[in-house]
Amino acid sequence: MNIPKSHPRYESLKTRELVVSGIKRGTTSLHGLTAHGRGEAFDYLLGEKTNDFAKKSIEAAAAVLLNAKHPVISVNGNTAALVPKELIILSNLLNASLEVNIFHPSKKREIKIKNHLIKNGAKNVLLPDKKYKIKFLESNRKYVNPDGILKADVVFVPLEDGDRTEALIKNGNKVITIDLNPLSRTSQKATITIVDNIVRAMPLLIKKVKQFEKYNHNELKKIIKDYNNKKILKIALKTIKKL
Ligand code: PTJ
Repeated sequence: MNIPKSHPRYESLKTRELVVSGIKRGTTSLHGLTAHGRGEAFDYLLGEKTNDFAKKSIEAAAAVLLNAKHPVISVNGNTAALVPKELIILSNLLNASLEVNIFHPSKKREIKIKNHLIKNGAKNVLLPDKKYKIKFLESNRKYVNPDGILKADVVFVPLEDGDRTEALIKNGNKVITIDLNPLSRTSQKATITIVDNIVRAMPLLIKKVKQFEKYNHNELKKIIKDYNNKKILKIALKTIKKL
């Protein structure tokens, strides 16, 4: 659909169109539409902008990712549709693997997501392997790649559905998420929650990683130490309530 640039809701409609294209391509699940709608509602309540509290989370996320020994970027049907290029840029900057991990099981869709990322410039994309799984999880998300999430110390799981973050934490991982809903299970359980729209947050995260690349270990450690996720979530909720 051709959306006129003059439309007052241009950015929002363009983003929605990306999810629809993902469904037509076969990379995004139909459930992705509901997930996106929920995100849109929270985005309205947050003023459709990157708030200061989200900027703080982005800084902490960049520091944790740069400090990681084996960071992995988990990709699902919605993130592949919304920010494929940004996911690839981040993976190159951090030397982090991209690993497809979806909630609604479909081998066909996993392969389509991988191909979509390759088409967008990714060199290597890992797929889950049914021989390997993480503990404390029943859903399809438990299957992982032995060279990716299985040996990761930090896992980036934007737009997650909530059953995995807790399991990853119990497995000893640090978890970074992007989620417009500060009340979601993932937001509440993650090590770092970026409460912002993924289409706005990803370019800012890339920028911060580039900036912090020059920082030494102690400087990164200080940023991480000074960060408090619970406090950030409280501020996000207060911002919504104030409207
Ligand atoms: O491809 P699959 O099978 O792995 O499925 C992916 C979805 C996203 C459908 C699946 O993980 C799911 O059902 O997720 P939920 O439970 O709807 O949670 C997704 C979270 O992402 C919700 O809390 C939404 O508010 C949030 N969200 C949706 N769109 C955005 C967003 N957060 C940031 N930016 C968005 N654009």
